[in-house]
Amino acid sequence: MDTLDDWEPEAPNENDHASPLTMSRKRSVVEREVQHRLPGAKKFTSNLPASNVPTVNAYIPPTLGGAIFCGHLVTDLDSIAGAIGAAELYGGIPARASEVNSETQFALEYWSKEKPEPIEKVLNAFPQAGVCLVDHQQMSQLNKSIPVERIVGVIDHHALQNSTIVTDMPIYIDIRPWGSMSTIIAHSFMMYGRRPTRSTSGMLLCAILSDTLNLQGPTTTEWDKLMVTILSDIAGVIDVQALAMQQFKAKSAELGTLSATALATGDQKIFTFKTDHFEGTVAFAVVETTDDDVILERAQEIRLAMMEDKTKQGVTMLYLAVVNIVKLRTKLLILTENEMALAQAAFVNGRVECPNSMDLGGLVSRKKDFIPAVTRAIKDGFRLPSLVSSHISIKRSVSDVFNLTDEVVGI
Ligand SMILES: [Mn+2]
Repeated sequence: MDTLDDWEPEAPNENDHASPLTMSRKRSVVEREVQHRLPGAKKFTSNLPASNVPTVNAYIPPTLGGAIFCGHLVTDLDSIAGAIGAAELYGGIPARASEVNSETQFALEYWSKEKPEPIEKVLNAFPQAGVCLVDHQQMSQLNKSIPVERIVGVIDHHALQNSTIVTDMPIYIDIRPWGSMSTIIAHSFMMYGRRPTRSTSGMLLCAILSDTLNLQGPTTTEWDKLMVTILSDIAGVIDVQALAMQQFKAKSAELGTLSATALATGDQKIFTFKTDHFEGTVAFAVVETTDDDVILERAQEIRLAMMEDKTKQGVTMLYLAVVNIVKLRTKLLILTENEMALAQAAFVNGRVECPNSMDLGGLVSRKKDFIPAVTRAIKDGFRLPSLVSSHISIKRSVSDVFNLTDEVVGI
């Protein structure tokens, strides 16, 4: 190993000494540290290419080795596949935050993967293991059995909103604005020069297809496309389109069996707003399906369930967007004139079909389309049409409101 002793500074250049006066002083800590490592650093930099993007040694977070990887509540395919993929990559244990949905079940069976155990059980079985959250970092989406002190990492692709976890110590964070958390895991495999197993590649592939709506949703990036290509090659999937259709069908099949309340509240997220003209909460639920007609036929029954939920939660407004994930179009179910007024302010190209619904055309993503439009309308001065509104005067703090959310940003 190189030490300070074997490091010899270059002889000073005569021309550098315009003045005959020289001074000396003790080296500072940083100078010592830098000089100590200079030979090693020179060796390293001399190996870097003179131009283009240099390669750097990968940082593999040591705290993730042996960690438990767990996704969000009301879990989805990205959370389960991401946990499985991360556990394989970093050498840990995958877990699930809740029961899996029919799309996830389809992927697990298709790739002959074992369903991860419930997080409560895994935490007990490995009392010393840290927890790395995947596909979420909001307290509102965290399984309550996970002690925040045990969290050692976050791998995610969602915005840092106002209930992001707070930790005492620095932890490993990898958040990238990509279409799916599984894309991040796939890319990390590549960066570390590791080949995921065929079944894990298949799970990651299905998860990216799910979160990006078969690479057609507005959150899709080049990275998602590249990883889908690589993963389908490793998994030996010749017809990616056919696989996507099979899994979307599996996802939709479950919806037919759900109650109106489950449909209206299953994938719901609550947002809090405060401007000079509007103060309140907007609950926004999404149903993604290949067969929206089946859902829309039940619109009346679903609206009743939405109304009940609105009263129960004391939110100012409540919406349900029924998204056709094959045709990439959305119908928004609307409760009262307040919801209609905000929808008209937010979705200027939306087509009112009847007092109770609006055709949103090709908008499909809550993260990229719906919530940004609603936020913009409110920030631009939206106010409720009447003071006799459905505003229910239950005082709650922002954190209370967020604790009500059991949502999940699928996309
Ligand atoms: Mn996701």
